[in-house]
Formats: sequence, C-alpha cells, structure tokens
Amino acid sequence: MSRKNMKKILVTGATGQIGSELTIELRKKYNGDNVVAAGHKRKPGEKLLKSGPFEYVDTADRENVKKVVKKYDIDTIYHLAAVLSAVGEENPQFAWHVNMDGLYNVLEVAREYGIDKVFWPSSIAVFGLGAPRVNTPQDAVLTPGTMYGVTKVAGELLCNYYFSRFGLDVRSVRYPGIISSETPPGGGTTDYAVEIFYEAIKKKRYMCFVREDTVLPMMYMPDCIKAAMDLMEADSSKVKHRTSYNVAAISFSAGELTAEIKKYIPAFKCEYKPDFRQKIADSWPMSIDDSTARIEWGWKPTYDLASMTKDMIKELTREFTAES
Ligand code: AKB
Repeated sequence: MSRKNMKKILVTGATGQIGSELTIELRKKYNGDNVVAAGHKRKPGEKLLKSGPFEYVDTADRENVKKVVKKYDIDTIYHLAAVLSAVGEENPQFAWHVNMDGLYNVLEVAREYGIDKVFWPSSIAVFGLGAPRVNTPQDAVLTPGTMYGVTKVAGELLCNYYFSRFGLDVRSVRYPGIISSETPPGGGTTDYAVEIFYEAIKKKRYMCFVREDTVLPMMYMPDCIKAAMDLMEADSSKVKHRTSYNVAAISFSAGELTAEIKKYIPAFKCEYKPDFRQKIADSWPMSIDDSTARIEWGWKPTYDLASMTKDMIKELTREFTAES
C-alpha cells in the first residue's frame, strides 16, 4: 500500500462488544500498527493488547482525543464509545454526557485535524412510537422514547451538519441488536439475545427480561463488521445519506430464538419475566426496511437465525471447553 493510501485508524470504545472485534478485523486488513485501539473503563483483553497499540482515551475530554490523534497521525476514526439504552434510562444525564460530548469532541477534532473519514454507529433506537414498527422505513418520524435514542437522533443530525457545513466525510448505520460470542454487550435492551446463549450452554436455564412474543431486529457480529467496513469503503458518491442508514439482518421473537437454541440443547428452559426494558423494546421497530442501503452502497447481510445460532453455539462451546 502506498503512503498516500496507508490508513492510520483510531477505534474508540475498542474494549466494547463491537469495538473489540472490529479492531481485530481492521488490524487484519490494515496491519496491527496502523490501528490504535482506545478504551476507557473496561480492561483490554490479551488479543487487543498483543495485536497493536492500545491507549486509554476519555472521548468526553477533547484534549484526550486530540492527543491520541496527534500522537499517531490518525486519518480515520471509528467512534464507538457510548452508553447503551438500558443504562442510559437509569442515568439519562450520564448518557447525554458520554454520547453527545464524546461525538461532538470527535467531530471537532476530526474537523480541526482534517481527518479523512469518521464512522459512527447510530441505532434502531432512533425510532419511537411515531414510526411504523414493521419494515420501518429509512425516512420515518424520529421520536425516540429513551435518552439513548435521543442522543442517536441528535448525533445523526450533528454528523449530517458536519458533512454539509465542513465537508467532513462522516458515515453511519443504524445498528439493530448485535449478537456475538467474543465480548458481551453491556447495558442494552437487546442484551438478552446474547445472554441467552451463555446461560443455555452454562446452565441450561435462562430468565429472559422481555416477553416471549417480543420481536426485535438483530444482527450477527460478522455482518455488523461487514456493514461498517463496506460503508467506509464505498465510493463517497454512493453515500447519499449523511444522517445514518437503516441496516437489517434478522428479526425474531425471544420465543423463536429459544426454539432455535433448543435444537442444539434440548434440555434448555427459558422463562420470561419482563422488566423495565420491555417498555423500551415495545417502542422499537420489529423489522427494518434497509432497501436504501442495499441500493446505494450494496449492503447485504450473510447470516440468518439458523446459521447465526449454529455458529454462536459452536463458538461459545469451544470457548467454555478451553476455559475448563
Ligand atoms: C441497545 O439495546 O441499547 C443496543 C441498540 C439496539 O442500539 N443494542
């Protein structure tokens, strides 16, 4: 790769669910030394520490962001550090601080230092009761019922503003719930779709915090990474939406997921005891229309419910066997 095409990438939130796996994939593609992993509270794992540089960065502190961008001559940022929906509802002020101050600082530093591209994840949480819940369209009314959703709507508008006002190449997708076997999520409403696998394999029992008939859009981690990398590599003429793109993969109910897991673990029992997260789930889409992303930059997911479940069970069984 020529110097001109050589990327120097910063990933914030690199110790989180998406960041820990996206960083490794970016390192495979652009070489370990060129991808700086930045974490804040969570301790980085061995894999992250051994495969390239790691820095502690509080994105809510602009000087912290500036320092790391200057030190490594960064030209691309994946800004993933955020507070998710359930934790955000317990402490809305904290969610606003982390999510909005963090994004504003990253965009300002990107503008000031002439960063080439920024990726920032939005979420299906931008939609609220004002939007159709089935096949929710790209351009629907955005009236979220959670502070997390409010920060995602405000963040989308901020990204769009930085693109049109300053020409900053910011790209974004609205992720559904992400299912993965490497790093557990923390503080989201869709976390049950990950916890259920860990508990099914370890204890053959799970107490699910949403109703059995709760349907939400989900995505397996390889597709989540594919969405970020495909969008970042798309020719800028194809990226017509600078707020954020709907991306979909799989939609299923908690009961359907249980039935799929039972094909591998017949003794598995799932009980349902909805808590405050049910109300959040009931305000979100059940399925997403992602035709705009498919048409504009060729988005296409790979995994369905059956292939995702098979792979999750295989990966987690391997992890637990190696541990014991
Ligand atoms: C959450 O549940 O908060 C997240 C999301 C859908 O953005 N997983």
